[in-house]
Amino acid sequence: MARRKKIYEGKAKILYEGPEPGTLVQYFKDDATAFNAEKKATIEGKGVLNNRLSEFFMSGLNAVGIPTHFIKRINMREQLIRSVEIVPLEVIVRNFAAGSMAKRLGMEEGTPLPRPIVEFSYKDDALGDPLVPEEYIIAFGWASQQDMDDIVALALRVNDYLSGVMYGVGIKLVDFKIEIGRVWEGDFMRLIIADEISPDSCRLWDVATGQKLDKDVFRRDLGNLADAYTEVARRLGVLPKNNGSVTKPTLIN
Ligand code: AIR
Ligand code: ASP
Repeated sequence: MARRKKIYEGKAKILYEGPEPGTLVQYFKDDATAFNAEKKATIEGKGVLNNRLSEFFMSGLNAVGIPTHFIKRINMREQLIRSVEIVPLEVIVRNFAAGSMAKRLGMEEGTPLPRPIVEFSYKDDALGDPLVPEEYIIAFGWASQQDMDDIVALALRVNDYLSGVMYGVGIKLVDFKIEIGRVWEGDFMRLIIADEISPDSCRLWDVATGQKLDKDVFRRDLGNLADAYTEVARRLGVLPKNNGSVTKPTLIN
């Protein structure tokens, strides 16, 4: 039964009309997809975990002065966010070679990079989100040169924040993807972090063992995805510490 107007449905989330103008409700589904939705599954509890984890990261970013779309969590699966105009890019930051970069360049996964590398994919499922150079982005008008300078600066600040937070709980931030949204404040346009930050959008490896605690567990059939995300949440204090034998997420307030 529809409770309110659905604005958009993606692979892992649904956006509904928010209670006030300029807001939306973001609902986290249990669906997991990989390889441009060629591989699909429903993973019980994933939406609840990602709602909590995205809240944790986004509210932390807000608190240190890096603006995000996050306003507040509403319930287990929903959060109130600012409505933005999404820049049609996936902004990827890499600290260690992995995934598509390791494959493209024949690098061993885990090789440290000389500095964090920021790259961009054009958000288009039909094309499989192709990697694009900044020159395409500017020439095709997806973002201006000034926007791109701001986006790179934002992405690197997010990288510093997330790397530190994750390292503090024994997890290496290998790489991640963010999306950027435009909001208008009077005549001024601002770029803020949008979409989600969760183990669906990061590569997270245990510092001591190298164990993968992110969506690669699903992509590469390495075990139980909800267990991996629960471990990340537990370490960050988003879930109680003594839920070792409980497989479903237990919420604390
Ligand atoms: N990512 C990219 N598109 C969707 C997602 N979730 C994330 C991956 C990984 C990083 O971007 O989860 O953390 C780089 O992905 P890849 O496949 O280019 O190596
Ligand atoms: N989320 C994308 C998909 O559904 C890409 C990925 O994470 O592998 O295919």
